[in-house]
Amino acid sequence: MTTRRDFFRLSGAVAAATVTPAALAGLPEIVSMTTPDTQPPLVPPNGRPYNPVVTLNGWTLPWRMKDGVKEFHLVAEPVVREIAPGMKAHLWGYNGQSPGPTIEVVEGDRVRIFVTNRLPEHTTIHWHGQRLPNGMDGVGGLNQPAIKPGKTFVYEFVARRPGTFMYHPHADEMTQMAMGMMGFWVTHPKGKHPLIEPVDRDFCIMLNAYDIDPGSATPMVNTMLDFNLWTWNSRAFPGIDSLNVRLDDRVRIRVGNLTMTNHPMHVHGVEFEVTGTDGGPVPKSARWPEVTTDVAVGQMRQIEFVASEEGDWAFHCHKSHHTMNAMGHATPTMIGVDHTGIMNKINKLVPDYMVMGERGMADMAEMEMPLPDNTLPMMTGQGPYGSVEMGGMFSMLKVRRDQKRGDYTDPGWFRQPKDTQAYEFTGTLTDPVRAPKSASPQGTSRDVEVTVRKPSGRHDHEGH
Ligand SMILES: [Cu+2]
Repeated sequence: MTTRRDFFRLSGAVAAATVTPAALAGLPEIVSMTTPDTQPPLVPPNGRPYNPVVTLNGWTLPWRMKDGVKEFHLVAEPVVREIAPGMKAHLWGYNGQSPGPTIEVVEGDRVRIFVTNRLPEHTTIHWHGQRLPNGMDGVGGLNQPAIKPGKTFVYEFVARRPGTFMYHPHADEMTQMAMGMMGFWVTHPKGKHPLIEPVDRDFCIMLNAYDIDPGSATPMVNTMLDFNLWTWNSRAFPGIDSLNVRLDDRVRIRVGNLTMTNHPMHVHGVEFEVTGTDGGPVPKSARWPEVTTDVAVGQMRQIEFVASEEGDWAFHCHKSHHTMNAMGHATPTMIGVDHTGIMNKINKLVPDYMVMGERGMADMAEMEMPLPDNTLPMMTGQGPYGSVEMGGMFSMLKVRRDQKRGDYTDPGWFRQPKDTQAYEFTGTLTDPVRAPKSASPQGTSRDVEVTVRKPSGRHDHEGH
């Protein structure tokens, strides 16, 4: 793993390894990330100070200061991204990863971004949400000619307003975004801002989605709705790092959505407020408490709360299909269907066949079914008490009293204090009290016979 400090030291070597010095002489060196591990915050080495963000399973792009201008170098290129341990995807991204590195600047900074195209087709970059000159907006054909393969374009503007932004291509957009080309941009306020509070922890999560058939590695770019991998920063649970904070930290989470559908983001254990959108900070009079906020396509939402309860709190998209990994959507619901004997008959024809879903799908999380190469179990993730039965857009907010200031490392599982955890009731269960039978208005009572298959295997025949 490359640490942030190594990174600065090594970046010259990395650049030399990836590009001939002569070709890009005079440009900021190309820094490339080789790991999907969450990198520590990049404390600004120059320019106005700010509290840097942490991009989950991502990183912030270093810059060079040249005559008072912050210069960045983005390289659009094919990348191999580990979606979670056990699965790698062949994506397109920037500087070695998808999503691309987060760009962090300060309100009022003059910014120059060199964009080198190493894709097999042309591209551009659109700076989603920014105030900038029209010619810097990055819509291919409309504001500029597209950047041909092998060419480098320069974008330059002043980061005029503070907030959370995104960047993505505006050229063959359907393909390039389905392949993973996107990134975060954060403009920090210069000095005190009446609507932007300082926070202790500041996280960035880009919502993205892929359609990658089990056993393959390249997304199907024509898919519009039926994606099978729902990811944060191109990672699926259990590949998504937890958000590790100290008790009573003020926490900000910036969420951008570049998928094809909306995602209701839900945090357990605390109430939050939406303090900003792509349009800027929300006036205080327009904020209200929430535990779930919907992030629509192309939107950004910035949520904030004080982490005042210790524990491991689930944080996820509330669409239950989005906390699953690749699965067959056409599977019929088999809950309550008697499979007795069927298994053996089918196994004679299909040895690996598995009867699924008679009692619900929870068994799927624990089953040891052989998977095709390069895919993920649909519900997985071992917690301290068994399988978490999640996938996709799921992680945890880990709040700890002894987490050190600025320490983003995973503290491990929370040990609930004695007598504060749900427990099994071992007394006797009494029969339910039922309403007495009464005659129907017509004076006759029509009984309907149904058979209810209960998990115990008992068949209850009951008249109603
Ligand atoms: Cu979702």
